Amino acid sequence: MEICRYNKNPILTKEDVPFKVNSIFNPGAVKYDGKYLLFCRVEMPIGRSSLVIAESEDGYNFKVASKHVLTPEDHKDFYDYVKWGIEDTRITQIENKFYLTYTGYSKFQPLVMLSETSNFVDFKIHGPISEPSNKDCAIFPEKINGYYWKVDRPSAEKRRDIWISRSPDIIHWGGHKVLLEPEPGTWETDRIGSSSNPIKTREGWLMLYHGVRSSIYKLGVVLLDLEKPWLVIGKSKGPIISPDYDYERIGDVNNVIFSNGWILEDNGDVKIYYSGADMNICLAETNIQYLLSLCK
Ligand code: BMA
Repeated sequence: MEICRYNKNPILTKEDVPFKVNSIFNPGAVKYDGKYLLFCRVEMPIGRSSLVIAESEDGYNFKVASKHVLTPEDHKDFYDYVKWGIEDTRITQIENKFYLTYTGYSKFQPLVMLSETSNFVDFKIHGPISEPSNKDCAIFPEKINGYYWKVDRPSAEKRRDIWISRSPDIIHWGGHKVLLEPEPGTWETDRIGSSSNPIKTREGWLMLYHGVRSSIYKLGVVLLDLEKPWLVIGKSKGPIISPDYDYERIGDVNNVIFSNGWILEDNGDVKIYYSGADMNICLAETNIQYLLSLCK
């Protein structure tokens, strides 16, 4: 198996949303209670984003809820930091809790927000876990060496690399280190950012990331050491998916493949949910073995 796009892509477009939106895209993904949940970003006609859940029994056919699950207005104590929108959720399960990291956007520029839930109905909003500018944050699904770990992408002063940090309680973070820098002169030369929460494999932590050159977004994959997650032990030689089809090439932002959610099935298959041209939601399928082989 290589990486196969689902033949009915895109699986969701704005026509599938029961209320008026400009676009639906960049979903976090999780399996909960036997169902597939996508935490989708919907850009409202005014140009600010909120989050809505799409639910599926099979991972292919999704139904979008009739109202938002989280909006900027729900963030009462933190509204100043999310006034212009909440975007691009990554979802990590640690024991029986789900942690959501997403971008809060405001006049202060993007920063990383953290919320938690155990039922996808009630949310405890912890607030910012970074200063601006920072985005693309994903939390590892278990403690390593007694700490929680996250990756993110600071972008102040035109920073363009992925960083890793650790926390004793998932709220307070320190020990920041550079994890990965863009390879100069290649498809990712302008900027990289984490695309998914890392998945544990016997060979290391596997993580999708996006790379950008000339505003063209593509995905790559990277392998991190299990015990020392700040060490990169493997990386794909080039992009693993690039914008090739019209639904990835033409949209609000042309030539974008962006992902912030994937699901590992019990048999090792992986469903990568991604968006084309900041407009829709698509699916590509692969498996862990193939992704690991790309990192060797
Ligand atoms: C990134 C984020 C994503 C978006 C991508 C491509 O910086 O803002 O939300 O999908 O750019 O436009």
